[in-house]
Amino acid sequence: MSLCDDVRSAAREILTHQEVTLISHIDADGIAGESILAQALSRAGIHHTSVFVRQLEPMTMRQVPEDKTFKLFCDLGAGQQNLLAERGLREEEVLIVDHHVSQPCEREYPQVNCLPHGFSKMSAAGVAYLVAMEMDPGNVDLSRLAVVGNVGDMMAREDCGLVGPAREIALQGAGAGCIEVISRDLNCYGTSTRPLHVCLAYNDDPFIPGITNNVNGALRFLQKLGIDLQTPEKRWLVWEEIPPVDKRLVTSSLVQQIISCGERADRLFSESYLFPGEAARTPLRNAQEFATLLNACGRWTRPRVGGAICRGDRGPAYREAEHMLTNHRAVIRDLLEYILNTGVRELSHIQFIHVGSRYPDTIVGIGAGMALSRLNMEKPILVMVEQPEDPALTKVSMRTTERVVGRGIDLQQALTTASAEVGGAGGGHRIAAGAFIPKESEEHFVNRVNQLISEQRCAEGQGHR
Ligand SMILES: [Mn+2]
Repeated sequence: MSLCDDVRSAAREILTHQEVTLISHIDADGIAGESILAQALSRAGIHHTSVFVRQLEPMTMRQVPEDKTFKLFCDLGAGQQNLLAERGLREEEVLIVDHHVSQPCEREYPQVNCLPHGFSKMSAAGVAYLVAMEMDPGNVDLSRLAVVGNVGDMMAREDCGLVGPAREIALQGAGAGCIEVISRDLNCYGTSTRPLHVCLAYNDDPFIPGITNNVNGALRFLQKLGIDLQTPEKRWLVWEEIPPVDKRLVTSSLVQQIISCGERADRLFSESYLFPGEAARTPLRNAQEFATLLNACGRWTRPRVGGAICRGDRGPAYREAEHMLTNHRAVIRDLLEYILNTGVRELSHIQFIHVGSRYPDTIVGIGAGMALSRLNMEKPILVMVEQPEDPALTKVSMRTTERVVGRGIDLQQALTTASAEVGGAGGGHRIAAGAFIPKESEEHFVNRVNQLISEQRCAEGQGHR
């Protein structure tokens, strides 16, 4: 059975039900995926309600109603099929729309999952979109949300753009006029909302000496090019507003700056995904910033606000999300300062810090990533935080750079191995990973991760000999 076959039978199955409960994850991908499926259901005249969970575990399973409704899991479920079996759910009342690794289970729940078909760079929102399109080709407008989910789950990060079926979705949206796909755009976050010099200074992939983490340096660099950086009313221009000829001047000068520092300039460019129907200079204009807005809603446990925005609310829900985004950024900035002021402890191959219970565990990964570009970027950073619901558990977030990943470092492998050894669990990507571990094993764990990273470095060194 191909992914197409699975998508077809999933759509057929969904359309036979009158009452559906959607269970989804509270991150950008989960919120986007839920909105895709919910809108496809509404348009098909199928009644539905939604439940959002941070993760599917015995405690949150209680939020899944024990009733006759068909249970549609999105962005979760594949790895927690035992929980569904424990609940006594039958195969015929469940469908899993996911992109995570499946867990073996005595019951085989029907699922549509891109991962076993070899598509590792597509998220749950992408899969949800394929199902929605199979239900009704009129759902092509939902391609925007699929792209937001994919980008939110960092599917475009490694290759500087989406690939495979996730990219097909973006192109399909472009064909329908709801997405603008820009190849070789500036690989920078905030191209729709941040003044260009701020946008450049906040970017650390690639790291540009004199510009990264240096707002004044970035401004001087741009001023020397002699292009207009402000409107006649003295409002700073964002990248999206810069005329093409000036854009080319900026990128070619950045390439020179990077090359003159002996670095490679290939990561300066990436494909970007814009939504021309949205208001200018808002985070709704591009997939990356839209995803951050949804993540902010999820991280402050208001996923439904994000869901309302995905369904088109540009009034109260959008204003509430903007507040959350502002708050989200303020707390992340505070965390960044805390890490830098407190200082990290360095081991031979990693650096780490414990932030106690000062910050919500949902943002420490982002803070870690931002702190890294101001620290020794050669050593992956590991941040530990207390779990509010369970003080016996510590949440671990780890981040590194594309450069270090290119040398064979795999944070997911290190955290998965080390956490399993102490009875915890981990997962993620090579560049960014997380884990839960028992509090009492923190010290041992950190040393073990250091050792695993050092082994990865050695293995890679041998590979080059
Ligand atoms: Mn996901």
